[in-house]
Amino acid sequence: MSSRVAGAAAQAVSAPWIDAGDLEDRLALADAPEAHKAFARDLARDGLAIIDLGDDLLDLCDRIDTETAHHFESGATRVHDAWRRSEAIRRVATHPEILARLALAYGREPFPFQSLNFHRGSQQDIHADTLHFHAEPGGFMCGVWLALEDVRPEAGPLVYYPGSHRLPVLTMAEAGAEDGGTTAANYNDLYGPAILRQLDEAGLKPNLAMLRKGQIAVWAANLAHGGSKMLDPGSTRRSLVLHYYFEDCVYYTPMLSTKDRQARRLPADIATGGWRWPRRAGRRVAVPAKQLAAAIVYRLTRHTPRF
Ligand SMILES: O=C(O)CCC(=O)C(=O)O
Repeated sequence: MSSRVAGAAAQAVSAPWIDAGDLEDRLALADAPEAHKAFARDLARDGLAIIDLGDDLLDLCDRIDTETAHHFESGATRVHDAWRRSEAIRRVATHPEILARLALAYGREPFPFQSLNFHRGSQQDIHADTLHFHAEPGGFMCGVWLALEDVRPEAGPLVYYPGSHRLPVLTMAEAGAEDGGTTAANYNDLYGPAILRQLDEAGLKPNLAMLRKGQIAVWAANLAHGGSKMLDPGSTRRSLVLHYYFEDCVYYTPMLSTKDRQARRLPADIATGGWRWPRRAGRRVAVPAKQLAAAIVYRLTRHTPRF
């Protein structure tokens, strides 16, 4: 085998199934329900796929509302990591039907590491998660968005650009940041316009995710998405976002990294309340002492009961 062919084969083995180029061959051999295979195909094609478990999640949606309502009383617009105090969020995050679909689509075991709750539309600028959470090998990260109520058009639905996950990953350096690092100013001034230019040049058009309560949208790490404008500022759009990584990867934050320094992460594992050590081909890689200390303090001070 030539080294070029060997290199391509190694990349295919280490890439998520949805990116590997031979998804159909892999699915043909996989012992998985047809609905899970259809999910993997949708995610590979569009960069976003829907999970519809019928009425299964409706009770959990209500429980998540109840368990997180107090966070929004003081006017908070988004709540980070409410999973540490909400059993209902942990139940959704570790739902076997979600984990099984992600495991099939990526070919590795997923684990949820972060949650965000929204009471209203986020109106977040268009971005790809590859700037916020990245992995080596690339692509092993995804977002999971659960509608806690029916999404109405005036409430600022999630917006996404089908097919944009296939565009080159846009880094801060490519967006024009000198040392590749990020500040609040250059994120808004450089990254925002650069990703819109990239989408425009590729001729990609936005779609709104009009989900019903209990439906889930899963997006690939490099899918361009955000929150569309709220046409009715009084409307609610209660939703839960979960971010997943996959086993045996190096996890890092590109927007805090520079050309010379990779800002590695020690992500939490919502299933255990502990953390997942970054690995390359099964072997642990180093994380900065500061990250480790922060993870230990977090673990000790915010105990999460197992269930
Ligand atoms: O829910 C939304 O409006 C957008 C959420 C989002 O962009 C994200 O969590 O990355």
